[in-house]
Amino acid sequence: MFKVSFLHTRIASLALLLLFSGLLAACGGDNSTATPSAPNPAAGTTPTAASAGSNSGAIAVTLAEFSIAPAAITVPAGHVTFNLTNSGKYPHNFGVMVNGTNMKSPNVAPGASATFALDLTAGTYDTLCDLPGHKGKGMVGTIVVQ
Ligand SMILES: [Cu+2]
Repeated sequence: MFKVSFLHTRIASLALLLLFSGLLAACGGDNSTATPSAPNPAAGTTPTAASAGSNSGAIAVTLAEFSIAPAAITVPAGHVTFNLTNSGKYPHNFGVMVNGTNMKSPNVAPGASATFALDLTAGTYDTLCDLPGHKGKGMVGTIVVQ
């Protein structure tokens, strides 16, 4: 009989201990639920610091899944400004392959716009979105600079 009651008190104190630690955990959990605010996805769409060229020659380019429109662009040589609009559901960017280097815009968030400019000499250049898989799905084009 002594053994049984001893066991019972042990179980009782153990249960009390568990209950107490459970209460402590519950209390501790209350003040740690503040989640850090997510970064603003639109913050990355500010235009690059390109010199302000004349807007009259700006080329409007629409990015979407999965296309660059217009796919074929013809512009005079010099400072070329692209007004990018992302009409898709995913971020996209616009790059121009210049001597093997992808001169690209920042990623443009869905629904956002950005201005991207670079200097181009006469020639034919490939354009693309270099986000993974997008080029292969059709985000390619060409620029003929005259
Ligand atoms: Cu893309």
